[in-house]
Amino acid sequence: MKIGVVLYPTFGGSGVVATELGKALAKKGHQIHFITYSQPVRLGSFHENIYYHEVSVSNYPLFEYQPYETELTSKLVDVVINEKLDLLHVHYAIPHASAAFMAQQILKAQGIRIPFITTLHGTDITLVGKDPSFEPVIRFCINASNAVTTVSESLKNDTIKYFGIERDIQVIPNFIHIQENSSVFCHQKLRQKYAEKDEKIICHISNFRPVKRIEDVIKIFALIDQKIDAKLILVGDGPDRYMAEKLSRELGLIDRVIFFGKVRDTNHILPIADLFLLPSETESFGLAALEAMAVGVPVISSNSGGISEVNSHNFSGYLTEVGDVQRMADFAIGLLLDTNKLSLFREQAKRRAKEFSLDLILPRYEKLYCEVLKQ
Ligand code: GMT
Repeated sequence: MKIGVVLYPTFGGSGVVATELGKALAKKGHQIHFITYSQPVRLGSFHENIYYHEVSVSNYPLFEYQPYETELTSKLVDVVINEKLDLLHVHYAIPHASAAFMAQQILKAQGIRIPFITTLHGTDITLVGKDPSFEPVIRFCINASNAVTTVSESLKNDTIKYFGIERDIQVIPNFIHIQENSSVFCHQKLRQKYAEKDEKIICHISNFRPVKRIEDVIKIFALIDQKIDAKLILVGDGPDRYMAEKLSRELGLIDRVIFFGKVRDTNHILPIADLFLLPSETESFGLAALEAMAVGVPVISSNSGGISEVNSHNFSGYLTEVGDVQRMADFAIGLLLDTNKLSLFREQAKRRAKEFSLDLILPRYEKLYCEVLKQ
């Protein structure tokens, strides 16, 4: 199949999922055309069967706000015609689904059929989508898509609840490419660089937006730090980074908190951690938690949104109410102090992650593509 993939090229989970899905489909022989405004961060080096089409955003002085949606639509029309695409798969509703719909209509007028699938990822529904000014467009595009998927049951329920959607929505969870061959030796060497032998490493990865509750991450670590020698590794960047640095200084933790900033491939860092924190206000899935679990790092998380569909309480980690910093810290301390339990949870986290293995999820997307093409 020739598939156009529309995505955000940044560090956000939707872009990561879209890129990894495209790469996996390309490996299976499909021709993948990524369409977005800059090279997707997870795309990496050259891949056979992968093409990248950059949407150039003009800066005509008349426009105070650049018409990205229009530029994207034009690019979609162009790529569908010239690359003879079979279908479009758009990740994140805003503005990708509406651009795909517009392209579909333009192409229809030229006698070309191009179905599009919309995958909803989370904040397009739960945060941005709930802003009433977006509601008419999002609702329309969800209904107009040839197929709609969500990354969790929780997000499907939110979509139905917030937008009154009655059409069929398929849940296809996010996935992980399990790599068994990572070198324990390399991880040990890296670990020694950031922590003493008897120190534990706690990790958090996000885009540092308020929804991630970075303040809770720091406060949980402060409580852990009172009982256990530990370091906190923070990966990512965003609006709350300054606040996180300030709070770490105020709490006298700054020499134990390491800010890595944005990292393209977190696979190198995650395996050196003992525990992963994800205390988000809401999370449709929690891909970062799954990535941690896949390399044997148990997760302490909130129980909001779809996280409980990924992190299994008292198995791959623990879940608590949003904002219950003390309970999250108690669970963390209990686990870190009990070596046998920590080893058990490490294994269980890996086992749980395997349920989201790429091999299991990929055929579900391929089946959906075939169904849409037959419509
Ligand atoms: O977490 C973010 O703010 C980024 C956002 C995105 O769309 O890139 O992530 C959402 O999609 C991810 C991939 O499906 C999910 O794993 C995240 O849980 C979801 N984020 C939220 O719901 C807050």
